Amino acid sequence: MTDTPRHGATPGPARRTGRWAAGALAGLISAAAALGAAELAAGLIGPASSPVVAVGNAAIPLTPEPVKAFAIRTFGEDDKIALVVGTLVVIACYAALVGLVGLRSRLLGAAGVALFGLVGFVAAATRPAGSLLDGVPSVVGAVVGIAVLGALLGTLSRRAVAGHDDAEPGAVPAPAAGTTQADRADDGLLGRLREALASGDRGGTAVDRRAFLVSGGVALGAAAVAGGGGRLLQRRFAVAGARSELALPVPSSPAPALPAGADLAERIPGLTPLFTANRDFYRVDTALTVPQLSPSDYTLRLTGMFDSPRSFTLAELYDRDDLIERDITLTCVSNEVGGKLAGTARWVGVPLGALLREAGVQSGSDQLVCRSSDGMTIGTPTRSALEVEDAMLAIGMNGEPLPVAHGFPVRMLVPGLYGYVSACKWLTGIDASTYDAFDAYWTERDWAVDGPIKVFARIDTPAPLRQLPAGRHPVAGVAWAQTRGIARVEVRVDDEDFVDAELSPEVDADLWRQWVLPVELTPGQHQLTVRATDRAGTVQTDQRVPPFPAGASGWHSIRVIAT
Ligand SMILES: Nc1nc2c(c(=O)[nH]1)N[C@H]1C(S)=C(S)[C@@H](COP(=O)(O)O)O[C@H]1N2
Ligand SMILES: [Mo]
Repeated sequence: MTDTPRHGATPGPARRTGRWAAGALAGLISAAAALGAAELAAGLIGPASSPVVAVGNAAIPLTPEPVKAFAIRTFGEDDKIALVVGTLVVIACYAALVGLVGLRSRLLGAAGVALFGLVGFVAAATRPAGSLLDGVPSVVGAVVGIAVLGALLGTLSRRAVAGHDDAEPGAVPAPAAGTTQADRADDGLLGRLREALASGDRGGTAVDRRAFLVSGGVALGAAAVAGGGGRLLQRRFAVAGARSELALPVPSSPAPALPAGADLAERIPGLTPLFTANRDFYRVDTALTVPQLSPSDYTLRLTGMFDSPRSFTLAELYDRDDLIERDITLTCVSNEVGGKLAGTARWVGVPLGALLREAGVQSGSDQLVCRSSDGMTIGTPTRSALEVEDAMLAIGMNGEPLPVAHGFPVRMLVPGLYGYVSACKWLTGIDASTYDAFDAYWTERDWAVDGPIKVFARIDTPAPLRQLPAGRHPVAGVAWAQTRGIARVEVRVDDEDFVDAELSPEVDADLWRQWVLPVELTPGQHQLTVRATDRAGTVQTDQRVPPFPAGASGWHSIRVIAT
């Protein structure tokens, strides 16, 4: 390295930048140490006490609706990962800032870390099922973070004193005359960092550069070990094992038999199968970590406007002799025209109406506030819960106990209503109430109070913008209108007339129907459009509206190119 004025007693801007970079790095490393220590503590207390998870979870209800809609639209099933990454990015920026502040004042830096710990503490301790104990990992993390930040900044200031690098911010000296090409190439942030850490050699403080790198490296390594170990320990709380030991009871009322060849997907590639495998079933919820409800101490509490409010254990629900098995299509209000937020399963559950009547639900109740262990509230019309045929407390999905991600051990299902008003997962309580008395989660966010599912048809194949050889091709997809049933699906090529498609056998009004129509495509670009009609005679409208606030409408239409 050449002996430029930058290495002299008067520090240049590059030196300062390097020092800042080192400060920011110290902040980042202490944040990593804090998070690692917190994950380890959360391994002893429970996954929901992890500050990253707690803060992310707390952020979800605070996120403006358009941002949330954007996240679901953009990241789909990966919206949770996006949120965790987002939370980590925010933490990283904050940590770098705290490191910079710490360069000026060690006390302010420590206060910055403490503030971060406080946010984690409040988020974890105030979550619906939280307690003060859940705040402990955030405290542990903050203490470790402050210690590591102090140690790292200590090595930096020793170096700085030795190198006389205590310039006032804003004191911009004249450009260094002797700066070489190589030096300039080294002006990147990394170069400056390297330089800031290396230049102390001249003051005889090589030990301190080493001290920074060694302590930083040790802190990072320890953070990784603590974080990984914490994550492993957190698995102890998982209920997958207990779930796999449960045997799904045999329902007294089995699902209606399916005629042979009921699934058109067996002969039409690209068409959605009649039943969605559990692992392929769409998932929409606000739970950052999937709630883990232990089957042995599960209780469902009926409260509020019941003549004889009571509780049920899981065994009491599993042992009932009125279990039903039904094929029901579940759809999300956030589904866009042509979207994939819909799925069909064979569900087993307790008939909801029977259970509510047993407990003497009062006629004054018009809303059931369904409560989930994660604090979610879903408002279901009492009338629908009582009157819609096959409304159930589901305990089984496609031959297995409910998967953990889909609400284990018990969720609600009311055919004909979008999931946000009918399908509370991880259900722990049903409070018979009124719409006047309580606004449920989504209603509070201005989604429609009532969520009847709109009649809908979607094209699955061909894929949009597909190039096909000119000739005959099947156009196929699914259509749903739960509780009313699908009467008709029509397909249109360009501006020709709508033509009736063939439908899969009608098994149950709550089950979607597959449809297919072979069409003749001449060379060139074509527009394929589909619309469905339900058994009540409602034709799917071509009026396009977005999902918010009551579900999307409009015809699904795609373009293909025949060559
Ligand atoms: N506890 C809880 N239940 C919930 C939700 C939620 O966020 N939390 N989302 C609802 C919504 S909007 C839909 S569409 C369905 C989706 O169910 P699935 O994830 O099993 O497909 O669950 C409903 N039940
Ligand atoms: Mo939904």
